[in-house]
Amino acid sequence: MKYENDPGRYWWKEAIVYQLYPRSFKDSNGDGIGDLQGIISKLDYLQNLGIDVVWINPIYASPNDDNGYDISDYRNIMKEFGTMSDFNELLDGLHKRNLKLVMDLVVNHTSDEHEWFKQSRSSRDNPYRNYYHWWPAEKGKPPHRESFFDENGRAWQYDRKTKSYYLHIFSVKQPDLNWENPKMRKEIYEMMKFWFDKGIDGFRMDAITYIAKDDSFPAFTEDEIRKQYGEWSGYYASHPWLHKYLNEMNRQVLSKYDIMTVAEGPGVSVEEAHKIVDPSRHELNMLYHFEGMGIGYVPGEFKRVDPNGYDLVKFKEVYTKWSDAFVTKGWGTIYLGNHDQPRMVSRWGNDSPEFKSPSAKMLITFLFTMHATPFFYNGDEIGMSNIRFDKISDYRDIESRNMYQHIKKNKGNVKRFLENQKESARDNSRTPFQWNGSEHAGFTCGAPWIKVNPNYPECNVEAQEKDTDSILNYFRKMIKVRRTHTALVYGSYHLLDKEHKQVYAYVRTLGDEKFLVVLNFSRERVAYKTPPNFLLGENILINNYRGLTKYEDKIQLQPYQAIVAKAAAG
Ligand code: TEU
Ligand code: CA
Repeated sequence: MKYENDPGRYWWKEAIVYQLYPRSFKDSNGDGIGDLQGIISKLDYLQNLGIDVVWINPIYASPNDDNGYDISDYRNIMKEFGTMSDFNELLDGLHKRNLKLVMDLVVNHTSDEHEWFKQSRSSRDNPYRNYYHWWPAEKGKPPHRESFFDENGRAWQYDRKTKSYYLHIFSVKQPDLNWENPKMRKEIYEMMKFWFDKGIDGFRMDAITYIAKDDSFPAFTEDEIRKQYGEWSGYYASHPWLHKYLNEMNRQVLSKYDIMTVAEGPGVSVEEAHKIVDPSRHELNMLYHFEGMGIGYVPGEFKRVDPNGYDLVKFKEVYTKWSDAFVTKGWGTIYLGNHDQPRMVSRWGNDSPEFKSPSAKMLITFLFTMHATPFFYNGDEIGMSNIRFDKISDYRDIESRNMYQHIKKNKGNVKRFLENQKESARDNSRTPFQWNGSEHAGFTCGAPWIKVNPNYPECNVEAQEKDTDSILNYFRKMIKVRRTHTALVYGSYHLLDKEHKQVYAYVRTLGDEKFLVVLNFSRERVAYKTPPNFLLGENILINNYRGLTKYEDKIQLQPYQAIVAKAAAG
Protein backbone atom coordinates (compact mmCIF):
# COMPACT_ATOMS: atom_id res chain seq x y z
CA MET A 1 0.00 0.00 0.00
CA LYS A 2 1.19 3.49 -0.83
CA TYR A 3 0.20 6.52 1.18
CA GLU A 4 -1.83 8.38 -1.43
CA ASN A 5 -0.86 11.86 -0.33
CA ASP A 6 2.84 11.04 -0.13
CA PRO A 7 4.27 8.88 -2.90
CA GLY A 8 7.57 8.39 -1.04
CA ARG A 9 5.92 6.71 1.94
CA TYR A 10 5.55 2.96 2.10
CA TRP A 11 4.56 0.72 4.98
CA TRP A 12 7.78 -1.27 4.73
CA LYS A 13 9.85 1.87 5.20
CA GLU A 14 8.08 2.58 8.47
CA ALA A 15 7.97 -1.02 9.63
CA ILE A 16 9.87 -2.49 12.54
CA VAL A 17 10.99 -5.97 11.61
CA TYR A 18 11.46 -8.75 14.13
CA GLN A 19 13.35 -11.80 12.95
CA LEU A 20 12.16 -15.03 14.48
CA TYR A 21 14.29 -18.18 14.50
CA PRO A 22 11.63 -20.89 14.65
CA ARG A 23 13.87 -23.72 15.75
CA SER A 24 14.74 -21.88 18.95
CA PHE A 25 11.70 -19.77 19.71
CA LYS A 26 9.22 -22.00 21.52
CA ASP A 27 8.70 -25.76 21.59
CA SER A 28 5.10 -26.88 22.04
CA ASN A 29 5.41 -30.66 22.10
CA GLY A 30 8.52 -31.40 24.13
CA ASP A 31 10.76 -32.72 21.37
CA GLY A 32 13.25 -29.95 22.13
CA ILE A 33 12.71 -28.20 18.79
CA GLY A 34 10.79 -24.98 18.40
CA ASP A 35 7.69 -25.23 16.21
CA LEU A 36 4.75 -23.34 14.72
CA GLN A 37 2.35 -24.13 17.56
CA GLY A 38 5.02 -22.79 19.88
CA ILE A 39 5.05 -19.50 17.97
CA ILE A 40 1.25 -19.44 17.95
CA SER A 41 1.28 -19.69 21.74
CA LYS A 42 3.44 -16.55 21.82
CA LEU A 43 1.52 -14.36 19.39
CA ASP A 44 0.39 -12.03 22.14
CA TYR A 45 3.99 -11.55 23.17
CA LEU A 46 4.85 -10.56 19.60
CA GLN A 47 1.95 -8.16 19.45
CA ASN A 48 2.83 -6.58 22.77
CA LEU A 49 6.35 -5.89 21.59
CA GLY A 50 4.96 -3.31 19.21
CA ILE A 51 6.68 -4.62 16.10
CA ASP A 52 5.03 -4.70 12.65
CA VAL A 53 6.62 -7.50 10.70
CA VAL A 54 7.81 -10.96 11.63
CA TRP A 55 10.48 -12.39 9.35
CA ILE A 56 10.62 -16.09 10.01
CA ASN A 57 13.63 -18.21 8.99
CA PRO A 58 12.86 -21.14 6.65
CA ILE A 59 10.09 -23.44 7.80
CA TYR A 60 9.81 -25.52 4.63
CA ALA A 61 10.37 -29.27 4.42
CA SER A 62 14.06 -29.89 4.94
CA PRO A 63 16.49 -32.59 6.07
CA ASN A 64 18.10 -29.81 8.14
CA ASP A 65 21.66 -30.01 7.00
CA ASP A 66 21.75 -26.21 7.38
CA ASN A 67 18.75 -25.64 9.69
CA GLY A 68 16.14 -25.34 6.98
CA TYR A 69 18.27 -23.53 4.39
CA ASP A 70 18.35 -26.82 2.51
CA ILE A 71 14.81 -27.18 1.25
CA SER A 72 13.46 -30.47 -0.03
CA ASP A 73 9.93 -29.23 -0.73
CA TYR A 74 9.07 -25.56 -1.14
CA ARG A 75 5.36 -26.12 -0.73
CA ASN A 76 5.38 -28.03 2.52
CA ILE A 77 6.19 -27.40 6.15
CA MET A 78 9.11 -29.03 7.93
CA LYS A 79 7.88 -32.04 9.91
CA GLU A 80 9.51 -30.84 13.13
CA PHE A 81 7.75 -27.49 12.81
CA GLY A 82 4.22 -28.74 12.14
CA THR A 83 1.78 -28.85 9.25
CA MET A 84 0.31 -26.55 6.63
CA SER A 85 -2.74 -26.12 8.81
CA ASP A 86 -0.49 -24.91 11.65
CA PHE A 87 0.99 -22.49 9.15
CA ASN A 88 -2.43 -21.18 8.14
CA GLU A 89 -3.29 -20.72 11.79
CA LEU A 90 -0.05 -18.84 12.38
CA LEU A 91 -0.57 -16.50 9.44
CA ASP A 92 -4.12 -15.87 10.47
CA GLY A 93 -3.14 -15.22 14.08
CA LEU A 94 -0.52 -12.71 12.99
CA HIS A 95 -2.86 -10.91 10.62
CA LYS A 96 -5.58 -10.73 13.28
CA ARG A 97 -3.09 -8.89 15.45
CA ASN A 98 -2.10 -6.55 12.65
CA LEU A 99 1.27 -8.16 12.22
CA LYS A 100 2.74 -9.07 8.86
CA LEU A 101 4.64 -12.21 7.94
CA VAL A 102 7.75 -12.23 5.79
CA MET A 103 9.10 -15.63 4.79
CA ASP A 104 12.59 -16.68 3.79
CA LEU A 105 13.02 -17.35 0.09
CA VAL A 106 15.91 -19.77 -0.43
CA VAL A 107 16.39 -20.16 -4.16
CA ASN A 108 20.11 -20.09 -4.76
CA HIS A 109 20.05 -23.77 -3.92
CA THR A 110 17.79 -26.59 -2.80
CA SER A 111 18.46 -29.64 -0.70
CA ASP A 112 20.01 -32.59 -2.54
CA GLU A 113 16.88 -34.38 -1.31
CA HIS A 114 14.61 -32.11 -3.35
CA GLU A 115 12.77 -34.03 -6.07
CA TRP A 116 14.30 -31.78 -8.75
CA PHE A 117 17.78 -32.72 -7.70
CA LYS A 118 16.98 -36.41 -7.38
CA GLN A 119 15.76 -36.29 -10.97
CA SER A 120 18.62 -34.11 -12.08
CA ARG A 121 21.34 -36.40 -10.81
CA SER A 122 19.63 -39.55 -12.13
CA SER A 123 20.75 -39.18 -15.75
CA ARG A 124 22.31 -36.69 -18.12
CA ASP A 125 19.18 -36.47 -20.25
CA ASN A 126 16.66 -36.16 -17.44
CA PRO A 127 14.35 -33.14 -18.00
CA TYR A 128 15.53 -31.73 -14.65
CA ARG A 129 19.21 -32.02 -15.52
CA ASN A 130 19.50 -28.31 -16.30
CA TYR A 131 17.85 -27.24 -13.08
CA TYR A 132 21.33 -27.43 -11.54
CA HIS A 133 24.89 -26.73 -12.62
CA TRP A 134 26.70 -29.81 -13.89
CA TRP A 135 30.24 -30.19 -15.22
CA PRO A 136 30.88 -33.41 -17.15
CA ALA A 137 34.04 -35.19 -16.01
CA GLU A 138 35.30 -35.67 -19.59
CA LYS A 139 35.95 -31.92 -19.66
CA GLY A 140 38.48 -32.47 -16.88
CA LYS A 141 38.28 -30.98 -13.41
CA PRO A 142 36.07 -27.89 -13.18
CA PRO A 143 37.78 -24.59 -12.32
CA HIS A 144 37.97 -24.13 -8.58
CA ARG A 145 35.07 -22.54 -6.80
CA GLU A 146 35.15 -22.01 -3.06
CA SER A 147 32.41 -23.44 -0.85
CA PHE A 148 31.30 -21.93 2.45
CA PHE A 149 30.45 -25.12 4.24
CA ASP A 150 32.49 -27.80 2.51
CA GLU A 151 35.05 -29.61 4.67
CA ASN A 152 37.53 -29.28 1.83
CA GLY A 153 36.40 -25.83 0.79
CA ARG A 154 35.48 -27.13 -2.67
CA ALA A 155 32.19 -26.20 -4.31
CA TRP A 156 32.27 -28.90 -7.01
CA GLN A 157 31.18 -32.36 -5.92
CA TYR A 158 31.79 -35.38 -8.10
CA ASP A 159 28.70 -37.51 -8.62
CA ARG A 160 29.49 -41.03 -9.78
CA LYS A 161 26.11 -41.87 -11.29
CA THR A 162 26.50 -39.50 -14.25
CA LYS A 163 30.26 -38.96 -14.04
CA SER A 164 29.82 -35.23 -13.51
CA TYR A 165 30.42 -32.61 -10.87
CA TYR A 166 27.66 -30.46 -9.43
CA LEU A 167 28.10 -27.01 -7.94
CA HIS A 168 27.35 -26.24 -4.29
CA ILE A 169 28.47 -22.87 -2.93
CA PHE A 170 27.12 -23.91 0.43
CA SER A 171 27.16 -27.47 1.79
CA VAL A 172 27.44 -30.58 -0.31
CA LYS A 173 23.73 -31.10 0.45
CA GLN A 174 22.84 -27.68 -0.99
CA PRO A 175 23.30 -27.93 -4.78
CA ASP A 176 23.01 -24.58 -6.62
CA LEU A 177 20.00 -24.04 -8.83
CA ASN A 178 20.66 -23.07 -12.43
CA TRP A 179 19.02 -19.67 -12.91
CA GLU A 180 20.19 -19.62 -16.51
CA ASN A 181 17.38 -22.07 -17.16
CA PRO A 182 14.09 -20.19 -17.84
CA LYS A 183 12.00 -23.26 -17.02
CA MET A 184 13.53 -23.47 -13.59
CA ARG A 185 12.93 -19.76 -13.02
CA LYS A 186 9.31 -20.16 -13.95
CA GLU A 187 8.85 -22.89 -11.35
CA ILE A 188 10.35 -20.64 -8.70
CA TYR A 189 7.98 -17.82 -9.64
CA GLU A 190 5.01 -20.18 -9.44
CA MET A 191 6.13 -21.29 -6.00
CA MET A 192 6.42 -17.66 -4.87
CA LYS A 193 2.88 -17.00 -6.08
CA PHE A 194 1.69 -20.02 -4.10
CA TRP A 195 2.86 -18.33 -0.89
CA PHE A 196 1.70 -14.84 -1.84
CA ASP A 197 -1.73 -16.23 -2.66
CA LYS A 198 -1.84 -17.65 0.84
CA GLY A 199 -1.43 -14.09 2.02
CA ILE A 200 2.16 -13.74 3.17
CA ASP A 201 3.51 -10.20 3.18
CA GLY A 202 6.92 -10.56 1.67
CA PHE A 203 10.18 -12.40 1.25
CA ARG A 204 13.65 -12.04 2.65
CA MET A 205 15.74 -13.43 -0.18
CA ASP A 206 18.52 -15.69 0.94
CA ALA A 207 21.89 -15.44 -0.82
CA ILE A 208 20.02 -13.88 -3.72
CA THR A 209 23.08 -12.12 -5.12
CA TYR A 210 24.60 -15.54 -5.77
CA ILE A 211 21.91 -16.81 -8.11
CA ALA A 212 23.33 -15.48 -11.38
CA LYS A 213 26.49 -17.22 -12.49
CA ASP A 214 28.68 -17.20 -15.53
CA ASP A 215 27.88 -20.79 -16.45
CA SER A 216 30.97 -21.17 -18.57
CA PHE A 217 32.75 -21.19 -15.18
CA PRO A 218 35.96 -19.48 -16.25
CA ALA A 219 39.09 -20.32 -14.28
CA PHE A 220 40.44 -17.61 -12.01
CA THR A 221 43.73 -17.34 -10.25
CA GLU A 222 43.55 -16.12 -6.67
CA ASP A 223 45.19 -12.92 -7.80
CA GLU A 224 42.60 -12.27 -10.46
CA ILE A 225 39.85 -12.81 -7.99
CA ARG A 226 41.38 -10.32 -5.62
CA LYS A 227 41.98 -7.74 -8.33
CA GLN A 228 38.65 -8.11 -9.99
CA TYR A 229 36.39 -8.12 -7.02
CA GLY A 230 38.32 -7.25 -3.91
CA GLU A 231 37.39 -10.44 -2.16
CA TRP A 232 37.10 -14.05 -3.16
CA SER A 233 33.36 -14.37 -2.68
CA GLY A 234 32.77 -11.65 -5.23
CA TYR A 235 33.19 -13.87 -8.21
CA TYR A 236 30.10 -15.82 -7.41
CA ALA A 237 27.94 -12.88 -6.74
CA SER A 238 26.17 -10.19 -8.67
CA HIS A 239 26.73 -11.36 -12.18
CA PRO A 240 25.07 -8.67 -14.36
CA TRP A 241 22.37 -11.19 -15.25
CA LEU A 242 21.19 -10.97 -11.67
CA HIS A 243 19.27 -7.84 -12.60
CA LYS A 244 17.62 -9.49 -15.53
CA TYR A 245 16.29 -12.19 -13.21
CA LEU A 246 15.19 -9.85 -10.43
CA ASN A 247 13.45 -7.64 -12.93
CA GLU A 248 11.71 -10.61 -14.46
CA MET A 249 10.68 -11.82 -10.99
CA ASN A 250 9.32 -8.37 -10.25
CA ARG A 251 7.27 -8.22 -13.44
CA GLN A 252 5.92 -11.71 -13.16
CA VAL A 253 5.34 -11.94 -9.41
CA LEU A 254 6.30 -9.17 -7.01
CA SER A 255 4.57 -6.27 -8.75
CA LYS A 256 1.25 -8.06 -8.42
CA TYR A 257 1.19 -7.95 -4.61
CA ASP A 258 1.47 -5.40 -1.80
CA ILE A 259 4.52 -6.90 -0.20
CA MET A 260 7.97 -6.21 1.12
CA THR A 261 11.12 -7.68 -0.40
CA VAL A 262 14.58 -7.59 1.07
CA ALA A 263 17.73 -9.07 -0.40
CA GLU A 264 20.49 -10.57 1.62
CA GLY A 265 23.50 -8.79 0.15
CA PRO A 266 26.87 -10.24 1.18
CA GLY A 267 29.74 -8.35 -0.45
CA VAL A 268 27.38 -5.89 -2.15
CA SER A 269 28.65 -2.33 -2.68
CA VAL A 270 26.53 0.81 -2.51
CA GLU A 271 26.52 1.05 -6.32
CA GLU A 272 25.38 -2.54 -6.68
CA ALA A 273 22.75 -2.06 -3.99
CA HIS A 274 21.24 0.79 -5.96
CA LYS A 275 20.83 -1.46 -8.95
CA ILE A 276 18.75 -3.76 -6.78
CA VAL A 277 16.64 -1.29 -4.80
CA ASP A 278 16.14 1.84 -6.90
CA PRO A 279 12.38 1.95 -7.55
CA SER A 280 12.73 2.88 -11.21
CA ARG A 281 14.54 -0.41 -11.86
CA HIS A 282 11.66 -2.58 -10.59
CA GLU A 283 13.66 -5.19 -8.73
CA LEU A 284 13.43 -5.34 -4.91
CA ASN A 285 12.52 -2.90 -2.11
CA MET A 286 15.54 -3.20 0.15
CA LEU A 287 18.78 -4.99 0.75
CA TYR A 288 20.87 -5.65 3.81
CA HIS A 289 24.56 -5.08 3.42
CA PHE A 290 27.39 -6.88 5.18
CA GLU A 291 29.87 -4.05 5.43
CA GLY A 292 28.96 -3.32 9.03
CA MET A 293 29.18 -7.00 9.96
CA GLY A 294 32.71 -7.19 8.60
CA ILE A 295 34.10 -4.55 10.97
CA GLY A 296 36.56 -5.57 13.67
CA TYR A 297 37.67 -8.95 12.36
CA VAL A 298 41.34 -9.88 12.16
CA PRO A 299 42.19 -10.28 8.47
CA GLY A 300 43.46 -13.60 7.18
CA GLU A 301 41.96 -15.76 9.91
CA PHE A 302 38.53 -17.42 9.87
CA LYS A 303 36.14 -15.21 11.83
CA ARG A 304 38.50 -13.93 14.50
CA VAL A 305 36.98 -10.94 16.25
CA ASP A 306 39.71 -8.47 17.19
CA PRO A 307 40.20 -8.86 20.95
CA ASN A 308 41.00 -5.14 21.15
CA GLY A 309 37.52 -4.28 19.97
CA TYR A 310 36.42 -2.44 16.87
CA ASP A 311 37.07 1.05 15.64
CA LEU A 312 34.06 3.28 16.22
CA VAL A 313 35.28 5.83 13.68
CA LYS A 314 35.19 3.11 11.04
CA PHE A 315 31.79 1.94 12.28
CA LYS A 316 30.37 5.45 11.93
CA GLU A 317 31.92 5.80 8.50
CA VAL A 318 30.24 2.61 7.25
CA TYR A 319 26.79 3.32 8.68
CA THR A 320 26.94 6.92 7.52
CA LYS A 321 27.91 5.85 4.03
CA TRP A 322 24.96 3.44 3.86
CA SER A 323 22.60 6.02 5.28
CA ASP A 324 23.73 8.70 2.84
CA ALA A 325 23.41 6.20 0.01
CA PHE A 326 19.61 6.24 0.13
CA VAL A 327 18.84 9.91 0.58
CA THR A 328 17.34 10.44 -2.84
CA LYS A 329 16.83 6.96 -4.25
CA GLY A 330 16.14 3.58 -2.74
CA TRP A 331 15.73 2.70 0.91
CA GLY A 332 18.03 1.00 3.42
CA THR A 333 17.83 -1.46 6.29
CA ILE A 334 19.79 -1.61 9.49
CA TYR A 335 20.62 -4.53 11.79
CA LEU A 336 23.38 -5.52 14.18
CA GLY A 337 22.80 -9.25 14.41
CA ASN A 338 20.86 -12.16 13.02
CA HIS A 339 20.96 -15.96 12.87
CA ASP A 340 24.31 -15.81 10.99
CA GLN A 341 25.99 -13.48 13.45
CA PRO A 342 26.92 -13.56 17.11
CA ARG A 343 24.64 -11.75 19.55
CA MET A 344 24.36 -8.01 19.06
CA VAL A 345 25.14 -7.03 22.64
CA SER A 346 28.19 -9.31 22.79
CA ARG A 347 29.56 -8.16 19.46
CA TRP A 348 28.89 -4.41 19.49
CA GLY A 349 28.11 -3.64 23.13
CA ASN A 350 29.42 -5.22 26.29
CA ASP A 351 27.77 -8.27 27.84
CA SER A 352 29.53 -8.13 31.22
CA PRO A 353 26.98 -7.96 34.07
CA GLU A 354 27.86 -4.34 34.73
CA PHE A 355 27.35 -3.05 31.21
CA LYS A 356 24.98 -5.41 29.49
CA SER A 357 21.81 -3.53 30.18
CA PRO A 358 23.02 -0.01 29.27
CA SER A 359 24.89 -1.21 26.19
CA ALA A 360 21.98 -3.31 24.90
CA LYS A 361 19.69 -0.30 25.33
CA MET A 362 22.20 1.96 23.61
CA LEU A 363 22.35 -0.35 20.57
CA ILE A 364 18.55 -0.54 20.47
CA THR A 365 18.48 3.26 20.47
CA PHE A 366 20.90 3.31 17.55
CA LEU A 367 18.80 0.94 15.43
CA PHE A 368 15.60 2.84 16.11
CA THR A 369 16.97 6.27 15.27
CA MET A 370 18.65 5.61 11.94
CA HIS A 371 17.32 6.40 8.47
CA ALA A 372 16.47 2.81 7.47
CA THR A 373 14.07 0.00 8.27
CA PRO A 374 15.33 -1.58 11.50
CA PHE A 375 15.63 -5.37 11.82
CA PHE A 376 15.81 -6.91 15.29
CA TYR A 377 16.71 -10.50 15.95
CA ASN A 378 14.66 -12.39 18.54
CA GLY A 379 16.26 -12.09 21.95
CA ASP A 380 17.80 -8.68 21.27
CA GLU A 381 14.87 -7.20 23.15
CA ILE A 382 15.95 -8.92 26.38
CA GLY A 383 19.70 -8.66 25.81
CA MET A 384 20.43 -12.31 25.04
CA SER A 385 24.19 -12.77 24.72
CA ASN A 386 26.80 -15.17 23.29
CA ILE A 387 26.90 -18.63 24.87
CA ARG A 388 30.60 -19.16 24.06
CA PHE A 389 30.76 -22.96 23.79
CA ASP A 390 34.02 -24.62 24.91
CA LYS A 391 33.69 -27.81 22.90
CA ILE A 392 33.05 -28.52 19.26
CA SER A 393 30.49 -31.15 20.30
CA ASP A 394 28.25 -28.39 21.69
CA TYR A 395 27.99 -26.79 18.26
CA ARG A 396 25.13 -27.73 15.96
CA ASP A 397 25.96 -25.40 13.07
CA ILE A 398 27.34 -26.98 9.93
CA GLU A 399 29.61 -23.99 9.40
CA SER A 400 31.39 -24.42 12.74
CA ARG A 401 31.50 -28.21 12.56
CA ASN A 402 32.82 -28.40 9.02
CA MET A 403 35.33 -25.61 9.48
CA TYR A 404 36.63 -27.45 12.54
CA GLN A 405 37.12 -30.59 10.44
CA HIS A 406 38.72 -28.54 7.68
CA ILE A 407 41.23 -26.97 10.08
CA LYS A 408 41.92 -30.30 11.74
CA LYS A 409 42.54 -32.01 8.39
CA ASN A 410 44.93 -29.26 7.41
CA LYS A 411 46.73 -29.53 10.75
CA GLY A 412 45.66 -26.03 11.70
CA ASN A 413 45.18 -24.66 15.19
CA VAL A 414 41.79 -26.00 16.30
CA LYS A 415 42.19 -24.63 19.80
CA ARG A 416 42.51 -21.14 18.46
CA PHE A 417 39.58 -21.76 16.11
CA LEU A 418 37.41 -22.69 19.10
CA GLU A 419 38.50 -19.55 20.94
CA ASN A 420 37.58 -17.44 17.91
CA GLN A 421 34.21 -19.14 17.58
CA LYS A 422 33.24 -18.03 21.08
CA GLU A 423 32.91 -14.51 19.76
CA SER A 424 31.83 -15.16 16.20
CA ALA A 425 30.00 -18.50 15.78
CA ARG A 426 26.49 -18.47 14.38
CA ASP A 427 25.24 -20.78 17.15
CA ASN A 428 25.75 -17.95 19.64
CA SER A 429 22.53 -16.48 18.34
CA ARG A 430 20.70 -19.76 17.85
CA THR A 431 20.38 -20.87 21.48
CA PRO A 432 16.81 -21.21 22.81
CA PHE A 433 14.80 -18.11 23.50
CA GLN A 434 14.70 -17.32 27.21
CA TRP A 435 11.10 -17.04 28.37
CA ASN A 436 11.42 -17.51 32.13
CA GLY A 437 13.56 -18.82 34.98
CA SER A 438 12.28 -22.41 34.89
CA GLU A 439 14.26 -25.32 33.49
CA HIS A 440 15.46 -24.78 29.90
CA ALA A 441 14.29 -21.18 30.20
CA GLY A 442 10.71 -22.22 29.50
CA PHE A 443 11.63 -23.01 25.91
CA THR A 444 10.87 -26.73 26.12
CA CYS A 445 9.86 -29.37 28.61
CA GLY A 446 12.09 -31.86 26.77
CA ALA A 447 15.79 -31.78 25.95
CA PRO A 448 16.62 -28.70 23.85
CA TRP A 449 18.30 -29.34 20.47
CA ILE A 450 21.05 -26.90 21.45
CA LYS A 451 22.13 -25.79 24.91
CA VAL A 452 20.34 -22.97 26.67
CA ASN A 453 22.48 -20.03 27.71
CA PRO A 454 23.15 -20.51 31.46
CA ASN A 455 22.35 -16.86 32.09
CA TYR A 456 18.63 -17.55 31.67
CA PRO A 457 17.72 -17.27 35.40
CA GLU A 458 18.53 -13.53 35.21
CA CYS A 459 17.98 -12.92 31.53
CA ASN A 460 14.43 -13.85 30.52
CA VAL A 461 11.15 -12.32 29.42
CA GLU A 462 9.22 -12.99 32.61
CA ALA A 463 11.75 -11.21 34.80
CA GLN A 464 11.98 -8.28 32.42
CA GLU A 465 8.23 -7.84 32.12
CA LYS A 466 8.16 -7.02 35.82
CA ASP A 467 11.07 -4.63 35.79
CA THR A 468 10.21 -1.17 34.50
CA ASP A 469 13.91 -0.54 33.89
CA SER A 470 14.45 -3.67 31.81
CA ILE A 471 15.83 -3.87 28.29
CA LEU A 472 12.46 -5.25 27.20
CA ASN A 473 10.53 -2.26 28.47
CA TYR A 474 13.10 0.08 27.01
CA PHE A 475 12.70 -1.62 23.64
CA ARG A 476 8.94 -0.99 23.77
CA LYS A 477 9.49 2.62 24.77
CA MET A 478 11.84 3.14 21.82
CA ILE A 479 9.24 1.69 19.45
CA LYS A 480 6.73 4.27 20.65
CA VAL A 481 9.24 7.05 20.16
CA ARG A 482 10.01 5.98 16.60
CA ARG A 483 6.33 5.71 15.79
CA THR A 484 5.42 9.09 17.18
CA HIS A 485 8.17 10.94 15.33
CA THR A 486 8.26 10.48 11.60
CA ALA A 487 11.50 12.46 11.59
CA LEU A 488 13.20 9.39 13.03
CA VAL A 489 12.10 7.40 9.99
CA TYR A 490 12.22 9.84 7.08
CA GLY A 491 14.25 12.73 8.48
CA SER A 492 17.65 13.58 7.08
CA TYR A 493 20.71 12.24 8.90
CA HIS A 494 23.66 14.41 9.76
CA LEU A 495 26.69 12.94 11.51
CA LEU A 496 28.46 15.01 14.16
CA ASP A 497 32.09 14.69 15.28
CA LYS A 498 32.99 11.92 12.92
CA GLU A 499 36.47 11.56 14.40
CA HIS A 500 35.24 11.07 17.95
CA LYS A 501 36.46 7.67 19.10
CA GLN A 502 33.80 6.96 21.73
CA VAL A 503 30.69 8.88 20.87
CA TYR A 504 28.39 8.37 17.90
CA ALA A 505 26.19 11.47 17.58
CA TYR A 506 23.87 12.64 14.83
CA VAL A 507 20.95 14.89 14.07
CA ARG A 508 17.75 13.79 12.34
CA THR A 509 15.63 16.52 10.77
CA LEU A 510 12.25 16.61 9.07
CA GLY A 511 10.57 19.99 8.55
CA ASP A 512 10.78 21.78 11.90
CA GLU A 513 11.29 18.57 13.80
CA LYS A 514 14.90 18.04 14.84
CA PHE A 515 16.37 15.33 17.01
CA LEU A 516 19.79 14.87 18.49
CA VAL A 517 21.02 11.35 19.18
CA VAL A 518 24.10 10.91 21.37
CA LEU A 519 25.43 7.40 21.96
CA ASN A 520 28.42 6.55 24.09
CA PHE A 521 29.81 3.37 22.55
CA SER A 522 32.50 3.00 25.21
CA ARG A 523 32.76 1.66 28.74
CA GLU A 524 34.22 4.95 29.92
CA ARG A 525 32.66 8.16 31.09
CA VAL A 526 32.95 10.74 28.36
CA ALA A 527 32.45 14.49 28.44
CA TYR A 528 30.69 15.52 25.25
CA LYS A 529 29.94 18.98 23.92
CA THR A 530 26.46 19.11 22.41
CA PRO A 531 25.49 21.56 19.65
CA PRO A 532 24.24 24.93 20.98
CA ASN A 533 20.59 24.55 19.88
CA PHE A 534 20.19 21.44 21.98
CA LEU A 535 19.98 22.67 25.55
CA LEU A 536 19.51 19.29 27.10
CA GLY A 537 16.85 19.40 29.73
CA GLU A 538 13.13 18.92 29.40
CA ASN A 539 13.50 18.11 25.76
CA ILE A 540 15.09 14.72 26.47
CA LEU A 541 12.88 12.00 25.01
CA ILE A 542 15.05 9.03 25.76
CA ASN A 543 17.77 8.35 28.27
CA ASN A 544 18.93 4.85 29.17
CA TYR A 545 20.18 6.12 32.56
CA ARG A 546 18.15 7.87 35.22
CA GLY A 547 19.88 11.22 34.97
CA LEU A 548 22.26 13.22 32.90
CA THR A 549 25.15 15.15 34.34
CA LYS A 550 25.79 18.52 32.75
CA TYR A 551 28.44 21.11 33.30
CA GLU A 552 29.12 24.23 31.31
CA ASP A 553 28.46 23.38 27.66
CA LYS A 554 29.13 19.66 28.08
CA ILE A 555 27.30 16.58 29.17
CA GLN A 556 29.00 13.85 31.15
CA LEU A 557 27.99 10.61 29.50
CA GLN A 558 27.96 7.42 31.56
CA PRO A 559 29.30 4.18 30.01
CA TYR A 560 27.08 3.27 27.05
CA GLN A 561 24.72 6.12 27.78
CA ALA A 562 22.19 6.91 25.05
CA ILE A 563 20.28 10.18 24.75
CA VAL A 564 17.65 11.23 22.26
CA ALA A 565 16.62 14.85 22.53
CA LYS A 566 14.30 17.09 20.61
CA ALA A 567 15.74 20.41 19.51
CA ALA A 568 14.35 23.45 21.26
CA ALA A 569 12.02 25.38 18.96
CA GLY A 570 13.55 28.09 16.83
O1 TEU B 1 23.65 -16.85 4.20
C1 TEU B 1 24.33 -16.58 3.03
C2 TEU B 1 25.63 -15.96 3.19
O2 TEU B 1 25.94 -15.07 2.44
C3 TEU B 1 26.68 -16.52 4.10
O3 TEU B 1 27.88 -15.96 3.70
C4 TEU B 1 26.52 -16.15 5.48
O4 TEU B 1 27.09 -14.91 5.61
C5 TEU B 1 27.26 -17.15 6.32
O5 TEU B 1 26.26 -17.76 7.06
C6 TEU B 1 28.27 -16.52 7.21
O6 TEU B 1 28.75 -17.39 8.14
C7 TEU B 1 22.40 -17.42 4.03
C8 TEU B 1 21.71 -17.75 5.33
O7 TEU B 1 21.45 -16.57 6.05
C9 TEU B 1 22.52 -18.74 6.10
O8 TEU B 1 21.96 -19.04 7.35
C10 TEU B 1 22.59 -19.99 5.26
O9 TEU B 1 23.45 -20.91 5.88
C11 TEU B 1 23.09 -19.71 3.85
O10 TEU B 1 22.46 -18.60 3.25
C12 TEU B 1 22.81 -20.87 2.97
O11 TEU B 1 21.46 -20.91 2.64
CA1 CA C 1 8.63 -29.17 18.93
